[in-house]
Amino acid sequence: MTHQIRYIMVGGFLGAGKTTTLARLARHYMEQGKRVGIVTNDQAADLVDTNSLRSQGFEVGEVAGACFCCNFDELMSTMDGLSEGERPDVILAEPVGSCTDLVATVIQPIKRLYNATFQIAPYSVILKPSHGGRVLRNDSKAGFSPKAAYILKKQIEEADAILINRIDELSQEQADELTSLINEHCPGIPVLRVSAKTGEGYEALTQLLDQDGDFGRRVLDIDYDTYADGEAELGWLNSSVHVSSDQKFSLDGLLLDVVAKLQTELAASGAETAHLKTIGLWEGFFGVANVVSSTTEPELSLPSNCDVQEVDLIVNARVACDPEELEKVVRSCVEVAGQQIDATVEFRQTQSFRPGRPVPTHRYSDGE
Ligand SMILES: Nc1nc2c(ncn2[C@@H]2O[C@H](COP(=O)(O)OP(=O)(O)OP(=O)(O)O)[C@@H](O)[C@H]2O)c(=O)[nH]1
Ligand SMILES: [Mg+2]
Repeated sequence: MTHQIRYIMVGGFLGAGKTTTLARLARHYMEQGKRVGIVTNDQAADLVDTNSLRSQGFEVGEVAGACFCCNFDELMSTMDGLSEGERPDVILAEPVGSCTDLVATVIQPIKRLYNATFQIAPYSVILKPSHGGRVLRNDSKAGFSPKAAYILKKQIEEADAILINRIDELSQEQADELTSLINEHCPGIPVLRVSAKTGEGYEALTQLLDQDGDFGRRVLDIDYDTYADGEAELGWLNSSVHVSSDQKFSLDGLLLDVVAKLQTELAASGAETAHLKTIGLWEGFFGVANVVSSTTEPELSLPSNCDVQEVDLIVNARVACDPEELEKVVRSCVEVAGQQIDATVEFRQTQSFRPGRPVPTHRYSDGE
């Protein structure tokens, strides 16, 4: 029998740190001499995450157009495509950050229908300290409605392990408080403290992920009406934009300026940001900037350190607002950022919408 592929899925809310985590895990397994494939997922094609991970040198397949659960067959064929050369030893999968019920709709179907091919690693879900803390405290100023907050809660309830990410930024007291909020909400689920940025806590995380056992068994009791309404509240936008100028400009400066302007404009209109990200790509150079809440500092997560005269930008936004409004704000912020560096801004493609109701291909409600 050919060897089984280890399927490692890392879930968590929008902007929690899934892509950063998967890149770090991919490097870890590659250093061990393993072949690694990554699968990204979102509601439309040409994703920031796919481009970012490919630019970092990883082998990436993209499931676009619907989430893993609603597009299960494409998840399987994308994983098969990754196996075309030599079969990967490990597949790292990143589901959409506004998705939940992944145990019943993704892990259980893989276990039941593709048992010979895949071995399921513990399903870990990242808690995003900013929104996660506010939601678990039932803070009335959580930034999202109770229905969107419901998704975040359900995500951690189905985990085999919960990862408190960004501990590089948290005090001991803050991390302790998050741990007790998680313990109260999901008693019995192991909690790890990690930083995808610095690698702190990764020895424990990789030990956990390497465990053998029957994982992905916490099938949720979930109300799909609430889930669908919550997901639809989080407007979705993806724009491809070409920026060109007669003079060189700092690519990193532009990327940061775009997300900072968006954050300010959206916060002024009372729309909570779940994640704003932009990647700039030009002649093999790339840089990524992000903002993960209305009050978090804009960050250059992957600097390009280069000056360019032209760049292809992809701007992706998940914000609790009307997608048409979101599109107006994105257009005006990118245009103003372009004007400030005397550049011409050409919007090539924009998609913005409210995600539709999730209709999973399979759903096994009874665990095993
Ligand atoms: N300080 C700090 N920042 C982090 C850490 N992990 C991720 N980030 C930052 O958080 C932002 C979002 O990270 P991503 O990995 O893109 O998050 P994601 O969960 O994949 O986001 P979506 O795919 O949009 O849902 C980026 O700016 C990262 O650099 C961490 O451990 N510490
Ligand atoms: Mg991501």
